[in-house]
Amino acid sequence: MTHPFKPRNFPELSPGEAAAYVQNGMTIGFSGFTPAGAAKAIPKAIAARAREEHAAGREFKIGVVTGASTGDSLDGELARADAISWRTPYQSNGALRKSINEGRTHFFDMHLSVLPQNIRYGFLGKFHLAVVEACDVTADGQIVLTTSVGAAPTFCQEADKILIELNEFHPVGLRGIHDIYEPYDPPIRLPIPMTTAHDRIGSRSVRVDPSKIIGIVRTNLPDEVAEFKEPDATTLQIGENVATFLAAELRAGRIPKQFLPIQSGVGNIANAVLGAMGSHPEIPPFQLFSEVVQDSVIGLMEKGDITFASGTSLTLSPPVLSQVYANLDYFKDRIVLRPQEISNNPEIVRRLGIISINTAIEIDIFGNVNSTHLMGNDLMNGIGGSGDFTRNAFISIFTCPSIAKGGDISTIVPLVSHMDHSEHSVQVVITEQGIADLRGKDPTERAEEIIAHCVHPDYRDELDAYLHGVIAGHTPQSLQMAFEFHQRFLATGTMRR
Ligand code: 0RQ
Repeated sequence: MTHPFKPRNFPELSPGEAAAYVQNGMTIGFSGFTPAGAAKAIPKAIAARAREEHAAGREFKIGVVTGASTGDSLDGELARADAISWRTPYQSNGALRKSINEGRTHFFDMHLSVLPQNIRYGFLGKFHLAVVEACDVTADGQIVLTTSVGAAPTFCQEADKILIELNEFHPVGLRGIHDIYEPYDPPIRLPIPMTTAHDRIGSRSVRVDPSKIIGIVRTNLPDEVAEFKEPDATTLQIGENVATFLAAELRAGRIPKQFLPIQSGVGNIANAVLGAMGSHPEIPPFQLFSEVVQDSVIGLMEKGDITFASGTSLTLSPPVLSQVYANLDYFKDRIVLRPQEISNNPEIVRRLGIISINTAIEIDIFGNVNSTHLMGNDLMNGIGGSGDFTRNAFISIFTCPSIAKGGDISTIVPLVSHMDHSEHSVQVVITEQGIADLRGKDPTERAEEIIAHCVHPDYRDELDAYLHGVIAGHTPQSLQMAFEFHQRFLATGTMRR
């Protein structure tokens, strides 16, 4: 598609010229939620600048804030250049993860829905610059974003200055897929005027004072989204178990006949879950109200299994994105991209009755969930939107394979080594072994349910012995033995006895 944009009254800059505006110690809000819509050329040039400054013996590090994870040109390049002093709210990049776990980058984990308001409230200090990818920008300051919204509108409002990557890879026809709305702030916070997943409540572009726009860097770069692995037998079985559980809830009349909107995490399990729901004979066509619209959603939409998708990013592999761009008007009627403050908003999640489905790293026998840390110490990715949805869901579900690392790890443990979601928020646990329905159960009953239905047979007897060997108070837990599984793994490389 040809790109009609003329630079009008904004200077055109090279990535290097844009990066020259960045000073050591600045805080920058970059567009991007997953690699979708992430700034690409300017962060790379900032990384090059950091290397030059470091070679000249000068300090050069910046605070990096984004919607969520990004692509390698942003987090990877900047981390490898040792250019990130602090980072929030989420990441999933190997080089950055290493920098965080080695203490070279300060990272604090946040619920994604609160990031924009925390910036407006001043909790994260001054934002010097916003760097956002756009497919169009008008002389009066209307910025049309690309494949994600994330926190870009807030970065643009709150930062002193704005640099735009005008990415000609994306058609200007994307205008209309976004719904940009910022809530009122306390003390007078009005209700967000949404009552269905498909309501549109805002504008189609981000409106800024054009004098804040320093200039434009023209690019033509695809999003750095990886293709999905084919699901294996375990993820397919987890998907089947989720669909079986939801169909039974529907049959029991606990989920309304017309069904409820689904929030589903990212990755292979989420793909398998959506696929299984789509092909289950009892589950009617449904809506998605989630963060990320990923590949599987597009196929299910074309088949009519998903009727509408509300998210904050269109995280599609290159072939699937081309499929969407070839039929953009069809998909613009069925997909809306909102700021993460709205896509993940607790008020809306509770109002719409979202069914949340997220993946855990480990779960304890009482239903506390660790989504973020390995063996209590090292950060994996971050809590992302899982807390926004779980705590406020109509039904909250956590999935994971019952074992990891070829069986050396039981993902069900006596006590989680880090806690992101407490027992109060976690209603259903599903592994490939089966379904544990924790609703209305006390801690011992929850533990019995999880051990009977979700634990891998290799670890079932030991967990059962643990539960029944403890002199119980309300929660049967042994402070001496609660981390025996973890300690054994760290000492011997396996949790097996
Ligand atoms: O490591 O690749 O080295 O083998 O941890 O596991 O299988 O790649 O899992 O991609 O589904 O990610 C929770 C991280 C799962 C993700 C998490 C090892 C395992 C592997 C990762 P290897 P997989 P997934 C928002 C949704 C938080 C944010 C969120 C996540 C690696 O889902 O980041 O929910 N969630 N966002 O071998 C030690 C254990 C382990 C373990 C697995 N118990 N101990 N290592 N691993 N279990 C909502 C949206 O709407 C998007």
